[in-house]
Amino acid sequence: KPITLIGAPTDIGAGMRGASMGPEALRVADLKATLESHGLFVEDLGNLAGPSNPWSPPVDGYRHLDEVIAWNHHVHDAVLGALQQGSLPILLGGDHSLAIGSISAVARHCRAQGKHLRVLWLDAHADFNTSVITPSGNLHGMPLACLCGLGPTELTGLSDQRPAIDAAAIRQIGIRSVDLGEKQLVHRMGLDVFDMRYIDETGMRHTMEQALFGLDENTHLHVSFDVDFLDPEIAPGVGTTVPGGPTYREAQLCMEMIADTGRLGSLDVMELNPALDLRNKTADLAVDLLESLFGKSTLMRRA
Ligand code: DIR
Ligand code: MN
Ligand code: MN
Ligand code: MN
Repeated sequence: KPITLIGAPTDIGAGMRGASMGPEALRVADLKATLESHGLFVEDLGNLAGPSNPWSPPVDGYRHLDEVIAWNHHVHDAVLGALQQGSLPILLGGDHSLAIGSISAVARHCRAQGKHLRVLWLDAHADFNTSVITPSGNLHGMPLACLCGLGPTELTGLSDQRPAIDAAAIRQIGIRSVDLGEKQLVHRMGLDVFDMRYIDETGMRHTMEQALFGLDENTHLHVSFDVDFLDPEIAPGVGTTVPGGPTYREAQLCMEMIADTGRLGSLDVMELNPALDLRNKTADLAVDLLESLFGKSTLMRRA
């Protein structure tokens, strides 16, 4: 299956500037050629255009809502276009609010094709805030709530139905920072959360077996990879580092086990912030992990 790279150079939903440079940092880290070296066909559509960041304070619990809506429309249309061409879209973020547009498109496409959707949310954060409970007003802390129907109508209604996805389709992995109101909401919505304690206690292998349980040949697997999922020791180039994330080996195993399912249908790579990185090391690491996600393995492996 061909891969389509879609750059979304904005930090409109984040609390810090710089994620707008993420797409270019991933290109500088040689994402396209690296994937091609594994026999994949990759087309880079370049960057989407959208409103600039006015850096204004929150209004009614949202910062930059109009701009976030505009960016998500563009992302939705580009991701849907790639899917309709039979390609596997990789959204190069950009902050994580853009996953609303991306996953709204994926959900729409899955319903049109009669496919089951499974969303893996790799993140330090639950991203399940609403305008009422958010401590910041930053929409990158709200994408999953919006996708589950909680949020402004312009964002909850981007897909062909509302909610765009069922909470039961989501598996969160690596979570270690959840705000107070968010904690209650995640519990109330019955989300399947594999937090760092779960990974500590049972290991990444068992965690991924659970998170990937029940996939079948008709499942479209979407991975939404917030780079702050990774431990900040190995991935400093993100706006909101949280200590105690997956190690290099744990992250590799996570990606390898997703690859082994053969069901990956779309991907977001979000929140990479080159302004905070060290000689592009976090972008290099992200590309390294994507190689595993797309099937690189040390040895020939038997099923
Ligand atoms: C925090 C930060 N939960 C908020 N969220 C982040 O502002 O809602 N998500 N950084 O990636
Ligand atoms: Mn995060
Ligand atoms: Mn974030
Ligand atoms: Mn996130």
